[in-house]
Amino acid sequence: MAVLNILSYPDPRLRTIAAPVKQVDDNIKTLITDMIETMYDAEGIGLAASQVDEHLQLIVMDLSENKDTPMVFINPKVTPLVEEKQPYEEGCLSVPEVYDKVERPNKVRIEALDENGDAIDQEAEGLLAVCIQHEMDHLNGVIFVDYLSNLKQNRARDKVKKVLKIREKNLEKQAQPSNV
Ligand code: QAP
Ligand code: CO
Repeated sequence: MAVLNILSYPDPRLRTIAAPVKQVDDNIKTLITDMIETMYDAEGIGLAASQVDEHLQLIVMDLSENKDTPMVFINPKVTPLVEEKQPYEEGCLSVPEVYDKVERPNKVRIEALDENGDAIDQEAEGLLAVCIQHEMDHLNGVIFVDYLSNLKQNRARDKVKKVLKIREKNLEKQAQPSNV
C-alpha cells in the first residue's frame, strides 16, 4: 500500500490521453489499491489514474458517508441519457481549494469493468453522474477548470500555486520539529 503523488494543475502531464487497461492483472490491482489509499489520504471522493501520472483508463471513487464503499471503473464508457445539463459545484484533488459550477447532463449510462474484470452497466444520477463525467474528463486530459472563463482559469492557476507553496512550508515545519 502506498500514497501516490497527485499531479497539480497546470501540470502538462494532466493532458495525457489514457490508454485502455488490457488486463486486470496484479499490477493493475496494486495501482487500484494505491489509488484508493491516495484518494482517502487526500480526502477526495474520486481520483483518475491520470492524476497520479498513470495514463490508463482507471477511476476510483467513494461517495459513501463513512468512506467504506470504494468503487472502481476500468475502461469506462459514459453515455448521457438526457440532453438537459445541470450545474454542480465541482472541485478536484489536482486543483486544490478551487471550486466552481460546471454544467453536465445529470443522468448517464456507465459501462465499465470492475476490479475483478467483471462488467458494470448501470444508470447514474446526481453526484455519481457528475463525478464519473469529471473523472472521465481526466482520462481525456480535460480538467474541470477548462469549462470556466479565462479569468477564472488564471485565478485557479494562481490559487493552486499559492496553496502548494503553503503546503510545502508546512511540510518543512513538520520535518524540523525543533523549530517551535
Ligand atoms: C471530483 O473531486 C468531483 O480542493 C472529485 O482542498 C468533485 O474528490 C466531482 C478535494 C465534486 C464532482 C463534484 C478538493 C479535497 C477533493 C480540494 C474531489 C481539496 C481537498 C476533490
Ligand atoms: Co479531478
